[in-house]
Amino acid sequence: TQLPTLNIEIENKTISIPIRQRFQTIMKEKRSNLCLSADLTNLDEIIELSKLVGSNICMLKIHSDILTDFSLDKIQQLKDISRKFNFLLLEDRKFADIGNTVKLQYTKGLFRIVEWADLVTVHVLPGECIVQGLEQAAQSINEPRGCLLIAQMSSKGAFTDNDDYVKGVVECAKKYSDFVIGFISQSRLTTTDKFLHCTPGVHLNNTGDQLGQQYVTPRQAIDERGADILIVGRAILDSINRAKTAEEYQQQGYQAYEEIRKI
Ligand code: S5P
Repeated sequence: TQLPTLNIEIENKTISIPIRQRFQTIMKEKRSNLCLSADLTNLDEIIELSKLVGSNICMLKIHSDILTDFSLDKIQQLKDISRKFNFLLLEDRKFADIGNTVKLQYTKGLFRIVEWADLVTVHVLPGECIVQGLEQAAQSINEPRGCLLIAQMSSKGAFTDNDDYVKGVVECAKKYSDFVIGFISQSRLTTTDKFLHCTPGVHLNNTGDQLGQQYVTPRQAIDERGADILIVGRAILDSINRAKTAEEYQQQGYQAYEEIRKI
């Protein structure tokens, strides 16, 4: 099945860009492999923050279910900003149910995620039916949609630390590679550049938090953990100057990415 693509008008000619290609173009054009994890509970604040750091990031990740002021109007504003500053919106929903249920969770309820999130995160615990359900639901929307499979987690003692499980996730990605554009991972899982490896647990000053999070530096994430994209939350959010810190992570991250991946 062919997924819908984003139609962009350029000099009166309409071209279609699949989401994987769009992501790679954004990274190159903006010289950024930084995804800001905007784990704030107020969408108005996220909207303001996204304007402040919009030019430094290739993706903004949110958890819509922690927002106290979610509305479809406000999320549309965030979507407009993402188009203006040219970054993708990732809803870190971590879907983990049977195909039929995730289809409903993706399209219905308060959040109607499929209408605004370019990408979503997905656990493959239920088997490949979860990806089938989401991919089917995405076809109701006339814009490109994709997902990142959670292959490995950054938290201490994660049960994803199991070779057979990770192999299964990679097989699933290969089978549904129109819709699956990459992984949430802690190591390089494939030799091809087809799948983007997105790595959380990145901080320059801390090694962890009180609840099992484990951090490495941007360079370590790319060199030792095989990251293409760095997912950075509190290192930026808790800093005194968020804009300046985001710029630092962008610069350090992209420099290491160019050197190590030789792009
Ligand atoms: O393995 C994971 C997967 C994810 S998506 N470990 C993670 O930390 N995350 C998410 O990345 C987590 O839900 C949070 O939103 C972000 C990391 O935030 P930080 O403040 O620790 O950088």
